[in-house]
Amino acid sequence: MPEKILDSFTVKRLDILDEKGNADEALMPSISNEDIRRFYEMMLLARTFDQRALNLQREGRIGTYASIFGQEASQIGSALALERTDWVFPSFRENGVYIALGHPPYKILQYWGGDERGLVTEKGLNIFPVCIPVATHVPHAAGAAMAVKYRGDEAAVVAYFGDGGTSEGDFHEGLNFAGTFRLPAVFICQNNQWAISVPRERQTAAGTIAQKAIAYGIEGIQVDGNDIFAVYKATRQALERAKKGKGPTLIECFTYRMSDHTTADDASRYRTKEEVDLWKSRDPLLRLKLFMEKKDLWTEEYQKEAEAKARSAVDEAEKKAESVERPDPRDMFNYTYGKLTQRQQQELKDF
Ligand SMILES: Cc1ncc(C[n+]2csc(CCOP(=O)(O)OP(=O)(O)O)c2C)c(N)n1
Ligand SMILES: [Mg+2]
Repeated sequence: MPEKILDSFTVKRLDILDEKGNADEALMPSISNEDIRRFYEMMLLARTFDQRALNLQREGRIGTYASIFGQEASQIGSALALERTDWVFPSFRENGVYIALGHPPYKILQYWGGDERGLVTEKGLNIFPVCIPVATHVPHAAGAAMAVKYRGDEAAVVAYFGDGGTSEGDFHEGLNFAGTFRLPAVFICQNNQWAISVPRERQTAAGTIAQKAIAYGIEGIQVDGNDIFAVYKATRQALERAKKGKGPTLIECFTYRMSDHTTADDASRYRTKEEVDLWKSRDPLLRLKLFMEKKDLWTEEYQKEAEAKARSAVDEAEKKAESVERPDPRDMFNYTYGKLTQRQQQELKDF
């Protein structure tokens, strides 16, 4: 039998917008100035929302919350590349994805305030519920992609997860299945360098997460996750490939979690201030602002207006979230047992 010769491979990487706001014009995706402002305003809205959610948690007005600070370009850039017909499987840190896809921000606060109804999307917006168990939604996404292919729908399925998620068996099963059946799936890994207190180096011996795609026979690319143009372009290309029947893509967004893991964490116990400071200069909003300034798309006045718009949207979301009628406490048990147990009846008698 002839010896099988292994293919040599390289890991693709895409960078368009650098930290100083200079873009590689040859690589720029085709977007209008209006789109660029929309990208910026959406990232600003997501950041404003995030900051408010953290404050609301500190005031005891919502429960545990996972911040997206630093990951806005990865989330907004990828979500704005999607069509409304696509299917989205988020993890627990995709608040920016929800906002960019048009899910009302008040509902996101409602959910993190403990009311599951906040995840009910309007008809035609296909976002599956938040997945708290790490990576268990990856095989679900592959299954949904199988359904899309079987039905011949003009759609793709996108799953979001973190660097930590790639250590789970579910990640392997989902990508292997999607690769084997050439499913219309896009797997977006936000490598934010940490899985709670576990650094990326302890997650895998591989140099990149993108290269894992090679083993599944699928397309893989690492992008600068703080560069919204690169994230947008890579996601567009992956969706196009998926819809043309060319199979799945794994996109590694190389980014950083600027905040604690969640409000239940204190990251200063396991990482240095120097490391966090280094990433401050790579801020995704700052570099887009610098780019826009060079293109005469940004002025102080524009910034003030955009901030005011974001603030008022978040004010409204906060008010609305707190005025929603409380869910029935019985709902906690209604879908668990056919009949309330005696203890549950006892505990619920004062409601
Ligand atoms: C199956 C499972 N194991 C452990 C946990 C606890 N847990 C929650 S988030 C997390 C780390 C996830 O890290 P990563 O996948 O990198 O996502 P990130 O939080 O950085 O966005 C862990 C271990 C969980 N939710 N589910
Ligand atoms: Mg992580």
